[in-house]
Amino acid sequence: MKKNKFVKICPRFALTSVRFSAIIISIMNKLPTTLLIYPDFLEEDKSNKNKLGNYSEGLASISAVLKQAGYDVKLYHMLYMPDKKEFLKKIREFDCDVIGFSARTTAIPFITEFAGWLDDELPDIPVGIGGYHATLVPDECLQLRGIDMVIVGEGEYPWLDYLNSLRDGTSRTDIESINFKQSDGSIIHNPVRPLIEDLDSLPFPDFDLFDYANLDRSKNFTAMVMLSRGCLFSCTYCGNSQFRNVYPNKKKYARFRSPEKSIELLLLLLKKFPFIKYLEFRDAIFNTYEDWFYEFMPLYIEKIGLPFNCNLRFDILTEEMVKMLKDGGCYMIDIGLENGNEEFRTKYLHRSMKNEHMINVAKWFKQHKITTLTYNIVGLPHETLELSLETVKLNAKLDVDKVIPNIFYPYPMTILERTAREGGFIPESGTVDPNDPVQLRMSQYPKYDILYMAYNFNKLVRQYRRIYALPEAQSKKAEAKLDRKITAKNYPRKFLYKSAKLKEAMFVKAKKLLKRLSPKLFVFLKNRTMKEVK
Ligand code: B12
Ligand code: SF4
Repeated sequence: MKKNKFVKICPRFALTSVRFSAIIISIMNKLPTTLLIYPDFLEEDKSNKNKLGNYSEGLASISAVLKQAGYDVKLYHMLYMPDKKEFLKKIREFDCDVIGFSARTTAIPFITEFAGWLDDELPDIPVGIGGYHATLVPDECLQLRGIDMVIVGEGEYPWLDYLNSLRDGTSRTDIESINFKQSDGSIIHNPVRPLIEDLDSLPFPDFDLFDYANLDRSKNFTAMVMLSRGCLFSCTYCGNSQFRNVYPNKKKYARFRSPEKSIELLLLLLKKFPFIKYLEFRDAIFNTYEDWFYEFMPLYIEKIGLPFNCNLRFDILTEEMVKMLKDGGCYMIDIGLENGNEEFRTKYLHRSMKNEHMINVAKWFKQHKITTLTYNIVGLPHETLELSLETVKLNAKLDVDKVIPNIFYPYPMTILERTAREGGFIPESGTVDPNDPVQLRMSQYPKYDILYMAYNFNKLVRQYRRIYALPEAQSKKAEAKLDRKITAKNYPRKFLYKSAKLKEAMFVKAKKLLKRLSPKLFVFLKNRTMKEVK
């Protein structure tokens, strides 16, 4: 448990930091300034100081709501892991009254350190934590030393209520969606505020919170945009299967801004940043609602017309939609294929869609010259090397242009994390580093086989694609031969993983260097790999 910060400052009353700060701010009659902290780096690149950052819609939205109410908001956009001295120096320079971390699960080891450092040196600043991990396991987050409150779900209005309470000196601990840690370590749990049903009621995101022109995507002249929140579906590995459950109005979880407001938002963005030439819609599923799609697209064609990419679902796509996407300037679609075996996909991923339909959809993309990128997962609970190979082969049959293989990560509270736990695949807490790329330990699919598959996925898709292009009899023979080779007991999978990893690291380095030195050449080369970018 965190030691009581306030005993140091206010021993007689033993107030929590939250309350003490409330009193100070109210005495000084000052509006509290929030510092949002966004750890925007992964374990593997935590020492790389030359990285560029990502946009976060969540933080931009919180900032917009707070600024609209007159509060000052600052962002510590962390692109690498600082040491304690540098971290604290920065925090002092920000001169803030309250701090809020944005937490995804894999950022928790870093946030644990930061919160501890704050507790050591700046114990009078109240510290909150919000975001996906906080939403999934709030009590676990509150156990961290230095964390005073946890925000469950959407953070705009709970944080605003909290700042208002600081401003008014009421130091409320009954704020919906915020759980507070008291000085004796006990927790005050509050109900979760209903999610914001009408996204049009939100102000547009505060793009200025970021050094927008220097974001990673900006260097590609691209803006990452979200016109919606949530998702209708419940794939077992995805946080969305659980995020919705925290809200009392969870049936309204998948929401879009109206087509008109969406266009207004895009026009504002393009006016602010005229260098943007491409849009990347990160909405969970862009074709979720047919009505929205068919209202939005004509407006987009008329008023925006920039080339874009977006996420789609195979099972709800029609050829007419693909045509409309093409007319609107869609040059690439990102689509979840995830696993190539229909039965496994339905049973373990809750994605019941037919391979045959996927193959048809891929044909439509080809006809309309839209580049296809698929997301795939390897190392799923109960999976085997042979099943992963089916995923490779389905990609080859679909003849997709780009494939992204992800290694399964058991995000807390997801359905598939429970499956992994029940299968005995998640070792006892502390035995596997949360940043180890392979979190499961499965005798039927060992760690280095999973790594081999992930790092050689692209190459294998290319090999099978070549095989499927052969005449049928020849193709069948070559396929069986390659299957046998890859799955053979003595095949040097560990060695092949290591050499592929080295090659990939060199390629990524070269790509990043090119992007920094000559963004235009980078975009030119990138576009050459796409079928058609307007
Ligand atoms: C867009 C997106 C990205 C973008 C932008 C990242 C970002 N920080 O937003 C990019 C492409 C960079 C990205 C990368 C990654 N992502 Co991502 N991404 C998403 C996606 C599709 C939407 C996120 C979003 O914008 N939501 C809408 C906004 C409004 O919501 P929000 O961000 O949650 O913010 C709200 C609340 O969470 C809360 N809140 C958030 N922070 C704070 C802080 C405070 C102080 C408060 C009060 C409240 C608060 O209030 C916000 C406003 O209501 C989600 C999936 C989904 N459908 O949600 C995955 C998701 C967030 N990503 C995920 C992952 C794993 C990653 C990667 C780690 C993948 C990887 N291995 O590289 C990286 C991490 C890189 C990084 N730096 O963050 C996981 C996180 C799971 C988890 N348990 O942590 C998700 C949930 C997908 C999944 N697998 O389930 N991602
Ligand atoms: S469709 Fe995509 S965003 Fe929705 S639950 Fe499935 S994986 Fe998550």
